Amino acid sequence: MEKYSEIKKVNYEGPKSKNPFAFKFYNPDEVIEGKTMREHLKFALSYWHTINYSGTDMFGGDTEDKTFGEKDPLTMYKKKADFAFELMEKLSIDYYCFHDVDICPVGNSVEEYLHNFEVMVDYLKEKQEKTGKKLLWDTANNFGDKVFMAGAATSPNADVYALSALKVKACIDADIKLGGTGYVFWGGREGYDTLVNTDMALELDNLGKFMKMARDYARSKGYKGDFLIEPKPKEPTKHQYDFDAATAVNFLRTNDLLGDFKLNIEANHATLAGHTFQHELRVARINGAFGSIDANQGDPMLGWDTDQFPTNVYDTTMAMYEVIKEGGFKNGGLNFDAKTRRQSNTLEDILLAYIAGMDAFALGLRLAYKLIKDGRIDEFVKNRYSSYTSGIGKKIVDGETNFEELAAYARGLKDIKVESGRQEYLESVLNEVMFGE
Ligand code: XLS
Ligand code: CA
Ligand code: CA
Repeated sequence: MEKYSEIKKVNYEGPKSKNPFAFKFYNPDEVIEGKTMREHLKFALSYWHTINYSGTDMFGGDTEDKTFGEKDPLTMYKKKADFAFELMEKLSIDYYCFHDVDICPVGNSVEEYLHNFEVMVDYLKEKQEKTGKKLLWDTANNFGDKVFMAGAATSPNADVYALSALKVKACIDADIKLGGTGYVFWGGREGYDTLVNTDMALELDNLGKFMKMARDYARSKGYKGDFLIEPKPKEPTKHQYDFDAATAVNFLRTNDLLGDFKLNIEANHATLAGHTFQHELRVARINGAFGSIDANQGDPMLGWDTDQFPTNVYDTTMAMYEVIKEGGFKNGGLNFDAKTRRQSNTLEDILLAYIAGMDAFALGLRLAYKLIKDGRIDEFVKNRYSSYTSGIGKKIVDGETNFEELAAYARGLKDIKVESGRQEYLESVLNEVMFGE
C-alpha cells in the first residue's frame, strides 16, 4: 500500500466509459432533485475494512500489507490515517467511520490506550480541518479483546461492564471533538451462545441501563448527533440481542430510548436475519427509527457475514427508494462496511471495489427516482388500500369504530372480492423502469 500517494483521482466519465478507474454513474456534483449526488448519498469509508483488514480468514494469514513499512505503532497509525484521507480525496468520499481501536495502537494498559486514542483523535481532527472530510460515526470495539468474550454491557462480570463504559465514553468524547453525527452500538458479543449459562433478563436490563447512561453523558456534554443500534441476528454469538430491526425497535421502546436512538441498517445483517435489506429499512422507517446504512451485501448461499462491496442494483434501487421516501439522510449516510475479497489483494482492488459500490448506489439513486416518477408502483399500492379511505375503512384508520359496529357491518356483506395483488406485473414494471429507456 506504500504507493498510495501515486493513485490518481477517480473522475466521472459516464456509462460509456471503459476506464476501470472512472465512475460510470456517480457524478459527485451532479444535481438530482435539488441536491448533489454527494449530498444525497453521503458515502463513508470504513476504517476497519479499508485501512486495517489485511485479507486474513479462518484458514490463512495476511494477503495484503497495511503496515506501511512502519514498526513504531503510533507512526504506523498516522500513516494509516494519511492513507484514509488520501483515499477519500481520490474517491470523492466525504465521510469516514471507525472503531476506537481502528485508529490507534491499544498499548499495554488502559492508560496507554486512552493516551494513544487521544493523540490519534487530535491527528484526525487536524486532517479533517485540512481536507474538509467529516466523521459520520464512531463506535467502541467492545468485542475483540478477550475480556469481552462474554459480552460488554451484557457481560456477567461488572468490571467488564465498567471498562466498556470507559471505552464508549472515550468514543463519545472523540465524536464531539471531531464533530461526528453518530455513535453506533453494534452488539459485538451482546448476546448468548447457550441459555444454560445465561441470565437473559439481567443482561438485557443492564444493556438498557448502559445505553441510557451513554445517552445522558453525551447529551450533558452537548452531543447533538444520533445514537444508532445496528441489528444483527447472529455472529459472533449464536443469538445476538439486536436480532433485527423489529427486535431493536422493541428494545428501544421498552427502554424509552426512541428519539435519541435510531437504527443503522446493514444489508448483510438483514439477509442473515432472513429479511431483505429493504424490509429492514422499511421497519426502521415506519417506526421513526431510520438513521444510517452500512452498505454492503452478503452471499445468499453463505450463512455468515461476508461484508462484500454492494453491486446488486435491485437492492440498491429499493434501498434508495426507502431513503428518498424518508426524505433523505439527516445525521446518517452510506458507510461501506465492506471489504475486498481475500484474493483481491492490491491497492487497485480497493479503488475498484469502492468504485463498484459507489456506482451501484449512484445507479440505485437514479433508478429509485425514476421508479417514483414513473409512479405505477406507488399508484398501485395506493389503490390497493383504497377501501380504507372512505366508509367503514376510514373509520378503522381513524380509530372510530369497534367490534360491535364491525360485526354488524360484516353481517350485511355478500361476495367480498379481494383484488389481484399483481406481483408478476409489478416486478415487470420494475424491470421496465430499470432497463427501459
Ligand atoms: C459487524 C458489524 C460491525 C459494526 C461496527 O458485523 O458490521 O462492523 O458495523 O461495529
Ligand atoms: Ca456494520
Ligand atoms: Ca457486518
